[in-house]
Amino acid sequence: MKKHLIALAWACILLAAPAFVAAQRMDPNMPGMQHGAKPADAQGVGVVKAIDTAKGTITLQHEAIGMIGWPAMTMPFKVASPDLLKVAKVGDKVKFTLHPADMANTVTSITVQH
Ligand SMILES: [Cu+2]
Repeated sequence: MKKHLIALAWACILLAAPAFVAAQRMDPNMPGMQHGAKPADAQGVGVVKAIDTAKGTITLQHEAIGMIGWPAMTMPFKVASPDLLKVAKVGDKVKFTLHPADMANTVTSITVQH
């Protein structure tokens, strides 16, 4: 598994060096998973409006996300893991990471702001 990840990281560097380097600079916490044309993960801030454990979604009233050109809005997001739905509760102000995917954006981290 570790070998595979290292090989994957090298493939990224060799095939998409400029994009890889740019992605690394924007988000140093995401090693080896940025493939060429795909945009890097984006950071957002918002307030939790609803949590749906059955659907695995969290509805966030989020501020504008300049990195991906989104205006402020309220919308549901799929979460990468059901555990993320336990991090925050309705009414909490949170910081979150958005991972761009082909069909949907997925929230990969949520941190409650105090
Ligand atoms: Cu939105």
